[in-house]
Parts: sequence; structure tokens; C-alpha cells
Amino acid sequence: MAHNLLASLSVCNFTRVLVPSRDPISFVTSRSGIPRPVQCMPTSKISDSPNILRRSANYQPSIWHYDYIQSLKNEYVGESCTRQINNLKGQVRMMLHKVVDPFEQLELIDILQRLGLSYHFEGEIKRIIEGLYNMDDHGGDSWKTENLYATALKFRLLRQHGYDVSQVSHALEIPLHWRMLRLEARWFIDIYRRREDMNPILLELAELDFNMVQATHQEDLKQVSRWWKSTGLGEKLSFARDRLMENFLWTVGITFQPQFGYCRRMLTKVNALITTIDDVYDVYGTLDELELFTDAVERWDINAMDQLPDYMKICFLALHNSVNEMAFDTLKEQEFHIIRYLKKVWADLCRSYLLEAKWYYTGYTPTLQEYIENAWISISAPTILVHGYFFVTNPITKEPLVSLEEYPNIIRWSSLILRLVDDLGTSSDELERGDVPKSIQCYMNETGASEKDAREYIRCLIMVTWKKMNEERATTSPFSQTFIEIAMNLARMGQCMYQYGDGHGIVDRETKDRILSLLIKPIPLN
Ligand code: LA6
Ligand code: MN
Ligand code: MN
Ligand code: MN
Ligand code: MN
Repeated sequence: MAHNLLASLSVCNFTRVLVPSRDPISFVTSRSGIPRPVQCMPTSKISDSPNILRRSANYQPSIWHYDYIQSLKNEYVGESCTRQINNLKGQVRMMLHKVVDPFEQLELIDILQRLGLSYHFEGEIKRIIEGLYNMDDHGGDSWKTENLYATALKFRLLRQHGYDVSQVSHALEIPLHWRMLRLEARWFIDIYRRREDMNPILLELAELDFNMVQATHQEDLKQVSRWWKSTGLGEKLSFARDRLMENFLWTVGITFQPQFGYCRRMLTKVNALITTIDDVYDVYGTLDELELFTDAVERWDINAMDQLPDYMKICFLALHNSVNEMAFDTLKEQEFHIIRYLKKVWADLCRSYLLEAKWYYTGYTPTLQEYIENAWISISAPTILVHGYFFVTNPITKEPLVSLEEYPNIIRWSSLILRLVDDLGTSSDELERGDVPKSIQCYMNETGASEKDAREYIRCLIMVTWKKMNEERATTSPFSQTFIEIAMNLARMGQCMYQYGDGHGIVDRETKDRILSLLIKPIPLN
């Protein structure tokens, strides 16, 4: 069966591809609970010996030094900027009220979104979309056809004339709704500036807003980089990735709006802890040590620390302190106690890490289904998203938490996408240094497919999962639009980070350029 499936994959007709006898993504919606580690290894006594042969990932040091980050200065702050931006916002608000032609309304909204400005005009945009929707209800949908037609025509003419091919190819690289929003905004501002129908007010607002948002990001970054330095993890755990800047970039992908600075700072901590602990499990730790660490996290008990080797003690206490402090903030601000939710997602994560470690040490290759059943958790997206939920929700109420604890579909789809794009980008290096087989290898082992076909199949799964996530968005749920956006943005950020390989772990040009243009360099203004 699977071989027939592969044959159809090579023509890549995605609508009829994904009906395998055992749908590898169906389990993600099942409520079967979190997989428990298999008990297949004889446990020997822990050895803290320096003679243990440990793997190495040979990660390069960070290129973003602490002093450099702290020295960042930004002039796009303060009252005169705010005044200027409020003035421009007022003018755009008037434009939104004035425009009546449905096609023009859509075009304006599209441009505002792509310039990264729509968050300023949520009320106005909602009103317009509602109006269009109601118009639809009353049979007047000719504008829709016209819009589609106009869009298609525009693209076709552009291509026929070989005009702005880079723009057209940009669109083909990654579908529009898959892209990281800030990157899209930064890119589109440059495109928009050169457009004949460019509106100078929109452009001025977009440029100024981009720089002001960047200034708030820089302040977030400086704060959290002081925390990272204070943990000492970057220096002390030299086997692990020291990736504070990249971890921060993820959070800008997850939520960029200025008012979510707390969320960005806390999620950067979460990401940094995840990145470090993932390396403990994947690279450095022995199986005995990993059992002990998992136990300590499950118990969430500092008394469990005594049995840990030193390098794990500092890691565990950094985790314990940081997460408890986040819970403390919430308790103080909202009188809501969330430690049980936070410690659960860390325990789930560490259990999934441990299972992979056991697979590695026993040389076991799971089926794709078995792998995915664990790997959507071991990618850490559920951990990130549950923390994120608490950082953007106020007031926190009991009902949604029942669903949140079980990981709702929106979390599962986002996690699965992140897992699969990570595997496409990182598994070659991982296997080389010694790691569990990832989705590609599990599929190859199970079906006899070539790596190329396996990769194609995984890309197909990603597409189907995006569809599921978009469907999920339309169903009613106890979750806010803000949270749903965060879940989708995490998947988008994954596509971005792993587009050219391992953009998170390997110090590469693409990630460096993205960091420079999004976080460091303001748009030059005249
Ligand atoms: C990717 O590393 C990594 F560090 C993650 C934990 C993914 C997302 C991380 C954030 C947002 P790797 P593995 C910090 O490819 O071992 O080593 O699960 O993850 O494949
Ligand atoms: Mn280091
Ligand atoms: Mn890893
Ligand atoms: Mn891992
Ligand atoms: Mn990986």
C-alpha cells in the first residue's frame, strides 16, 4: 500500500495522496494520552565518571555576544515617534472608513496585513470583513470572482512579462499563509516602496512602525539576555547550543506585537531551557543520568537534585527556578496557581526525550506512526504553547485548562508541523552524530522508500497538516484568536527556521541575515 502511495507522491497530487492504511497523523487527534517510556533497558548504577564516552554535536559558539546585545541602541522610541505614528494611524483609519468598493477594501486590508500593520486596525478590519460577509449572504458575490480573476490576471501578466520574477518566486517558495509575519512585513515593505500604486502614508507608517516595534524587541532581547547570562548555562554546559538570540527570534515569530513583551521574554527563557535540555538528552547525557533527570522533573522536587551529576544540577535548578518564577508572576498578577500545568508539560517533554534516548541506546527503529506519536511532544511545541497560553491570557479561567491539559488539536497540528519541518532540516546531521531515526528514516525503514521519496512524503504530511490546522481555526473552541495565532505562528516560524537546513543549531548565513534585518538594523528612513 505504502509503495503505491509513494508512486502517487512523485506526481505530488496532494489531494489524493494521503490515505495510507495507517494514517500517521490520525493518532494526533486521538486522546490516548501521553506515551510512557518503554521499560527495556537494564539500569546500571550511575557513573559520574569523567571517562564516559559522550557524543558531541560540535556546535559552534554563539556569534551574538552578550556585550554586543547590551550595547544595542535604538532611536525609534519616545514621544515624538509616538506622536508621529498616532497621526499616521489616524490617516489610515480614515482611509479604511472612506473606501467602499469591495475589491479596494480587500486590497487595502491585504496590504495592511502584509506591511505588518493590521494589528493597529483590528476593529476596522473586522467591520469591513463582516460587511463583505453579509454582502455575500445576500447573493452579491460577483466581487469575489472579480477579485480572484484580477489576482490571477495580475500574476499571469507579471510572469508573462518576466516582471519582478523574484517577487512571483518568493511567493512560490513558501505559501503566503505559511510565512513568518515579521519577515514577510520586512520583505513586503521593500516591495511596496517600489510599487507604482504605492500610498506614501501607508509606506511611512509601515516603516516607522517596523522600526518602533524593533526597538521594543531590542529591549525585550536585552532583558532576557541578562537572564541567560545569569544562568551561566551558555558557558557551563559547553556541549549545548548557546542560542539566546535564535531563541528570541522564535518568540518574535510567535508573537511580535509590542504589548506581548512579557510573553516574548518568558518564551525565550522556555526556548533556551528546551534547547539546552534537548542537548542533554540527545548529545551528552548517559541513559542512567537521563532517567534521573526525568524523575526529578516529574517530581518537580529540589530534593530529587541530590542524585544528579553536577552538570544536571545546574540545569535542573535553572529550569525549576525559572518556571516557578513564571508561575509566581501569574499568581501575583492574577491570583491563579499554574505550576501544576507548567510542570506537567515539562514532565511530558522529558518523558518523550527519554523514550527517544531509549530507542537510540537499543538501536530501535520505530514505525513512522510510533515515532510521531512521541515526536510531536519531543519537538517541544506543546511545552512552548502551554506556557505561551498563560503568558497571553488574562484573566485565566478554569474551563479552557481542561482542554489545554489534554493538548487540543490546534496544539497537536502546530506541533506536528514543527516536528516534521525540524526533521527535514536537522535529521541528516543528527544521524551523523548519533541520534534516533527521525520521521524520514522511520518511513524509509518501514516502506523501503528512498530518502528523496521519504522527504517528499513528509512534505506532503506537512501540507495536509496545514489544512487540518486551518480547518481547526474555523471551528469553535475555548481559545482566543490570540492563542490560535500563536500556535499557527509557531508552525510558520518552524518553516522559516528550517527552510534552508538547521537554522536554529547551525550558525548559518540565512539565520544571521534574518536576525540582522528583523532585530538589529532599522529600516533607513529619509
Ligand atoms: C531543535 O533542535 C530544537 F532545539 C528544538 C527544541 C525545536 C524548537 C525549539 C525551540 C523553539 P533539534 P530534536 C527552542 O533538532 O532533538 O535537536 O527534537 O530537536 O530533533
Ligand atoms: Mn556554549
Ligand atoms: Mn536534538
Ligand atoms: Mn531531541
Ligand atoms: Mn531535530
